[in-house]
Amino acid sequence: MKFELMASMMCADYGNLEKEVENLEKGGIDSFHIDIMDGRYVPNFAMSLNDMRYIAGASSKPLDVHLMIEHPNNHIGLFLRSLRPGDTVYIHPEAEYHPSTTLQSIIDAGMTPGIAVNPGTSVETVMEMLRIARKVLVMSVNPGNAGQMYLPYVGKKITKLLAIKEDMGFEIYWDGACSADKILEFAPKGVRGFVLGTTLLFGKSREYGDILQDIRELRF
Ligand code: S6P
Ligand code: MG
Repeated sequence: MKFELMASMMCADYGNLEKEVENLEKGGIDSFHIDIMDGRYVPNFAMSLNDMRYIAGASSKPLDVHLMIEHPNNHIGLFLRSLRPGDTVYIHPEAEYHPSTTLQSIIDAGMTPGIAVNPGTSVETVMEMLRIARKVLVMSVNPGNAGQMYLPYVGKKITKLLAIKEDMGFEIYWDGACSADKILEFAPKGVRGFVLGTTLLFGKSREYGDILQDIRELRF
């Protein structure tokens, strides 16, 4: 079964970032998930523009940039200029006055447009943007921190999105507290990719390659 695995780089060891990127890449990660925060839209800072640029330069894998910032359109050029065609940029629609304008800027720059949907945001609220975004990042924890508990009510929203994804032309990605049982349950239903953080990938005193191989060999 084909699904993508992304490494949540806010969970990486920053004392060894070069090695972390190298080991994840060698271990077979599909892309690097970059959590950019501004301390306003979410109560944390996590990664920033320079971290993203460093990883973009250190790796040949695609980047998956998750902007948790207010009014991303004010600064979108800074991010887009440092990315490569085919990288993905997610915005949170409720952080923007005109999210469709911001998504259009992402498309015009050659990147893949995505929206991130918070646990408390309904599918109906973002329905029109599902026609523009090619990827939908479903947050299964509230945005801002790694290491949180899965919020079970999010499962119903994924079911709704799965039912309309083909007609509307988007893929679904999972972000937050991703465990093997969630991949086992949701990959066969059609969730295309999973962001791996402290729950499954980081801080485990095992090689990334071994962990990623175990995930790829899960029996469905
Ligand atoms: C949360 C962020 C996520 C986390 C990821 C960490 O604001 O968008 O990408 O970094 O959820 O994974 P875990 O397994 O520690 O929850
Ligand atoms: Mg994220």
